[in-house]
Amino acid sequence: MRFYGIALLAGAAVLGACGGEKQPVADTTATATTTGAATTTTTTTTPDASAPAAGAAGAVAAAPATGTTHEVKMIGDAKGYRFEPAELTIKQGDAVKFIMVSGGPHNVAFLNLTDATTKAQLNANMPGQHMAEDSSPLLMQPNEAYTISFAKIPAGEYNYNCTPHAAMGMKGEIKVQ
Ligand SMILES: [Cu+2]
Repeated sequence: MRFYGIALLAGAAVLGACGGEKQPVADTTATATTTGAATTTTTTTTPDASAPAAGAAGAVAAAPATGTTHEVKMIGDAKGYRFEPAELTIKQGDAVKFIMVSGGPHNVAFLNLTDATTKAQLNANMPGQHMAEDSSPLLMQPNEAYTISFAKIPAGEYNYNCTPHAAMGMKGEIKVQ
């Protein structure tokens, strides 16, 4: 399982690197709604890992959390791969602390960030070097934690998964009120 996950990640990294080249991306998404499809030009290819996620390219500053910090465990064991709790309701301004418990590496990769402003803010609120756009770094060791602020993130439902274990159903949802 572990090696499978790493192989997947390596693949994702390669894909990401290719996407970073300056070929014009012909967006041929079959969906009829082309609204906002062109707004994904905010490449998160921050080559400098030490740069704070806040602002190199984007001009969007990280918004620190002002409310409660909720905890979500990242687990992979005999019962399967999962986030606990998989569904969480929070308030805008709260933070979610993801804690690596077992079966890593795990990450948090948001799936449905269709609004460009929200996408930019949430990425700014995700510290450290992203392994891909909308994605946290990988957490490898037990008790490693990664906290995401939901300050300035509008109310809504935010679905995410773990990239290495997406195929195993490791996914969750954060509902911001
Ligand atoms: Cu995982």
